[in-house]
Amino acid sequence: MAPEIKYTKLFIDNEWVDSQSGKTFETYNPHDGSVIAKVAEGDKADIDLAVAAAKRAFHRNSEWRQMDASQRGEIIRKFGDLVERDLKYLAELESYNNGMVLATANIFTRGAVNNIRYIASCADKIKGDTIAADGEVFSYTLRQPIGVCGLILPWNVPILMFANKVSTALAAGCTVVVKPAEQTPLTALVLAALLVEAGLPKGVVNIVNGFGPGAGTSLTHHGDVAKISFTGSEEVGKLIQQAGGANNLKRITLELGGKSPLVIMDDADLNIAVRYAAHGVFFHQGQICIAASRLFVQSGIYDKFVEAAVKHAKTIKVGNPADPTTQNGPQVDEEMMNKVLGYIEKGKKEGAKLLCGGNRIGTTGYYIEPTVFTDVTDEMTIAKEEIFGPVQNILKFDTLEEVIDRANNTNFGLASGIFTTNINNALQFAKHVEAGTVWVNTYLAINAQSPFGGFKDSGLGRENGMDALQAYTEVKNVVVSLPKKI
Ligand code: TXE
Repeated sequence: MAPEIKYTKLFIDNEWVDSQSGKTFETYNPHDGSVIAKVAEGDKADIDLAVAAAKRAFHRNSEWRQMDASQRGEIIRKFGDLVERDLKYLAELESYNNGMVLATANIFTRGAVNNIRYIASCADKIKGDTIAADGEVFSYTLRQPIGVCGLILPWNVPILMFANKVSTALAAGCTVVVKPAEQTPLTALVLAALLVEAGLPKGVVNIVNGFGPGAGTSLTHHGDVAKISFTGSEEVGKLIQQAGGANNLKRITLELGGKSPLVIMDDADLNIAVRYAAHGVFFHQGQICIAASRLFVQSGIYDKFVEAAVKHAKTIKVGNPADPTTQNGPQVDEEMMNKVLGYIEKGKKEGAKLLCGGNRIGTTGYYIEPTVFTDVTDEMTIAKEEIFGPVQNILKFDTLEEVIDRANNTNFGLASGIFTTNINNALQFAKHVEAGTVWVNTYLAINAQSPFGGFKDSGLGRENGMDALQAYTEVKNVVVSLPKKI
């Protein structure tokens, strides 16, 4: 049975409201392309109202600003408890609107609970320094919330992104306007209702669904917005950085795409490496920024590895995400499906060897067969651009020195991994690969406590961990004149 749709309006100042224009847009089920609901479509006028509400909630005398940091942490913790209470419903709704299989939706929603709980415990750990300054002064720093933050979400992991960005901003004491992705507008609204239930004062979190040009650009250009945190494409990330300097100088956190190298050395455990490599690129139909989309396999085990990888890919069960036995669901929409199919065509044309998959499945819904290409070379488009689909690209290499250079020969720098039983190989790779995360003998191992983000064009700043929290604060130095040095 389809999950109930409880909320479709905008959420501003703790009220459910229609958009100023009265416009709505349809949201779909990627399994069959059917319309799930009509959702209020926000634009500049709605963003202006939401930012004004967030600004009021950030006033120094507001309930939110007067609240103890520990109490903020308590509200965030309660929010986490409510997400856990409603985990089943949230995961079903996420799966219904995004197409991710139920097991994946459960993993991401459970991850959201963990992240919310971790960050809740950090709210009263934010602190400044006392400084051994020259002269007869007492010099100390305050770490203060930045102000109103615009949080722009992607469609691939909507609940987790909402949880990370919103709870971190709140732990720091900021107020926010959230713009969910137009493909997946529904779960953010349910989370807003849970924040109210957790006791969040009005205006602290506002949600304006809508499109990038319109709601998104109004938020990134707004002069009362102090920071933007964005997860999405590299192309839009660059636009956001420009917009961030247009009216005021916004603080910017960007979490963008990747073309992450996963290196399998001759001495690795073959079976384990095959399983992780497949999980790294096929999980969630390849729609994750850290997908292991360049798989470098050393020449000594290349043939054996390829054989096992193809065998493994053929076992992946693709089907209706609501069926608990399926491992892969559809791509999020027709546009993304066509983008992936286009890359598969390019791979074939440019000479990569297609060993399995390569086709759309059926004619309804946006399903693609798990696909494996071998004999992929560094210049091929499929080795250079982010595909964001279930496409495993296998490249051959001979030495560690060579593969480090090739792994770094990209503008991206999000994640990376190496499978080896030689600690020296692992440490050399970890030191020299240009990526925000390095996994050794594992892959996709993300946790709430560790920083996550990209080198180079994969982003700016970090999410998760204390680094993320600092990015929602400003440092203020206070210098007090003293009659005598202390
Ligand atoms: O991203 P967009 P799309 C990558 C992946 C994917 C590609 C395109 O390769 O195939 O991006 O996906 C909002 N000002 N990732 O088109 O357009 C938009 O409404 C302000 C990687 O979905 O970047 C949505 O809320 N906002 C990724 C959000 O930006 C704008 C996750 C993301 O949309 C805007 C998703 C504008 N001018 C896609 N234009 C990851 N890093 O995990 C759009 N938006």
